[in-house]
Amino acid sequence: MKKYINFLNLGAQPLANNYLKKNQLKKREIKYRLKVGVNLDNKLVSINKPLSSKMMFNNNYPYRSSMSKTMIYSFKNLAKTIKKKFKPRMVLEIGSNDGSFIKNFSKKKTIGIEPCSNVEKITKKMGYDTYPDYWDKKTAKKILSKRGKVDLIYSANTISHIENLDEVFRSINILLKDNGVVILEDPSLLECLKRNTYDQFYNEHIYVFSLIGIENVLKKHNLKVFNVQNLKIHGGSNRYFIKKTKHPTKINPSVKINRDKEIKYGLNNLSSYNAFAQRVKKSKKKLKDLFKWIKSKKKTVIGYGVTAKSTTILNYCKIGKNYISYFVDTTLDKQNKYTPGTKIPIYKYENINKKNIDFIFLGAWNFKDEIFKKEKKFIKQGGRFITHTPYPKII
Ligand code: JHZ
Ligand code: SAH
Repeated sequence: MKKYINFLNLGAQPLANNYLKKNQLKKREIKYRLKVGVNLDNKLVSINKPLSSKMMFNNNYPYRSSMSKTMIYSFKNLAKTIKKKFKPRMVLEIGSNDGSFIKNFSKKKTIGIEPCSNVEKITKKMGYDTYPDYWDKKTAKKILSKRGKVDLIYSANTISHIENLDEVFRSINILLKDNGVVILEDPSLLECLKRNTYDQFYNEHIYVFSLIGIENVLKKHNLKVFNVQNLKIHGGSNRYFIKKTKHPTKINPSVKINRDKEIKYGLNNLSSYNAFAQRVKKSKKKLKDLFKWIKSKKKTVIGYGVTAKSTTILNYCKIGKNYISYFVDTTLDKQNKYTPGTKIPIYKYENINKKNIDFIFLGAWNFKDEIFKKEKKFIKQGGRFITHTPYPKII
């Protein structure tokens, strides 16, 4: 029997990336009760009732990796390392989005899997061999027959979006050469708990992984982690390097170090999750109080970077147009729309001017450094930012 226990209730939430058009504002939005729980057998932390992939990832998907220089730079660096260290003859990316990673490789040596056909079109147009499919056994067999086995599989911020992890790794085993390498990258559960970033939970993020959770899934599929890198990306992510168990590999000390760190923090125990849930409740009250105080001073707040994460924050804390006048975002497919659930207008990003803006709420807090660099003028003029992590405050 699986021991799955809910520890956090994030209330009624709309689809996280479903930005509303003006003519949709009057229609009732479908909402889902978002709860988070831990499976005490395999230590996987997940949302309680995942929606179908088709509901979230279809031909109308707005997210583009290339909107952040941080991501572009990170992918470029990783590609350099991969070429140097593993010298792969064929690379496959699962969740290739707009090609921000694969564009660092030659077209002949690269395959991309991206189910959102509006996004997959971009990489196809660039000349890459990409497929508008979900990653499963059927897709793996299709690629196998067309292109043969691959040396390296990379997937960032995607495996955590797929409910059936056994299918994910069975499919990987179909296509991966015996001495091949899998590199997975996803937000770290440990960092999420430490930084109180409860907004890492939304419909698309079915899981927030720990190393101990990932290892429990991998061992069922004769796969093992041989190296873990802790990254600053997305507020603390882990990059897991994986091989087939039967292939002799030296295990880097980082694996034990990270495993010990997670166990010491208490990712094995329900009490750590309950404590996190208590901090989240406090965080909600504090953020709401902060917005109320700013409103009482008649100051103007706008949002910067409308994210899937901010959908969770705004709907959980019930922060709407009365507190945030509008959001700015560089993503074309989000502009001139409204935030899911809270219906705050989203405008094209233009220069931020302190004359009419006092505070900026960081929807994209994970790119704080990049944003601060860009908004030097606003900061110099005395403009301030609002964040909810590690606790709600003005910076
Ligand atoms: P960002 C999405 O999450 C959804 P989100 C998904 N589930 C996931 O896991 C991650 O991505 C990878 C904008 N921006 O990356 C661009 C500016 O406007 O935090 C984006 O809309 N100006 C697949 O939505 C948003 O902010 C800027 O200078 O939580 C950032 O979205 C910068 C840097 C960003 O992902
Ligand atoms: N790897 C990029 C994109 C992350 S967004 C980055 O790190 O920035 C997640 C991507 O995974 C989306 O483009 C989404 O369409 C895709 N995706 C979602 N479910 C998937 C599945 N079952 N198989 C393959 N890709 C999937």
